[in-house]
Amino acid sequence: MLNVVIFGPPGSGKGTQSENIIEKFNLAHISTGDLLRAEISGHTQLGTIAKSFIDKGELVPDETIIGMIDNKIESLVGAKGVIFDGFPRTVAQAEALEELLAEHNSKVSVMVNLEVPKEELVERLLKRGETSGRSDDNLETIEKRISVYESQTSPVIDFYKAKKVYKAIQGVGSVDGIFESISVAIEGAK
Ligand code: B4P
Repeated sequence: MLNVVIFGPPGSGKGTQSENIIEKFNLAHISTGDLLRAEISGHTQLGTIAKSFIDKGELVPDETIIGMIDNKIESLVGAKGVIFDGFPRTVAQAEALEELLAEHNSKVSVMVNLEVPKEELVERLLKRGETSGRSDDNLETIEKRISVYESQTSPVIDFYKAKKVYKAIQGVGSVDGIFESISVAIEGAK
């Protein structure tokens, strides 16, 4: 399986680039942000828990996320590969993903890190907030999400560097130009 982790701070373009990657490489898509938002709009118990964290700009607890991913991976057995979008966001989640994939004799093929400066992230997310209707796209929550990224999520970079599957990509510029760099990184992992 070709398993791609698309990684980066909030607003770095993970969701945007995932759409292109899925189309070109014919991969299944797991976006924890999308899964959580679906739970919220379905008013499920998981959604109620998730909303309380997302609205504050905090990460949803690892056990909730890992359980959700476990169910989803089971449903994708037989896929050509998977793009993991917005997951893992902690080292504990990265370790859990290794174990879940190992159960299917598989592993992460490449981790693509979209590097974008903080000022650009804030600008993009404020702009998205004008139309997204997302409760977490406001200045206070955006600042909190970026600081949570720096303290809890960025250590995941070293985890994948140690596994020798890490690729840094400049995430500023045209969506198409960034996608070309990502494609080269994914081709190299095939
Ligand atoms: P996510 O839904 O994963 O979203 P994100 O980090 O906000 O955005 P992304 O990087 O996908 O940006 P996008 O392409 O949309 O997470 C939301 C929340 O859910 C988290 O804060 C957390 O609370 C929770 N959560 C999710 N996963 C979790 C996990 N594993 N563990 C715990 N909690 C979890 O791009 C942003 C904007 O930039 C868009 O408007 C886009 O059009 C624009 N853009 C993209 N590329 C651009 C470019 N090259 N130039 C200019 N603008 C660009």
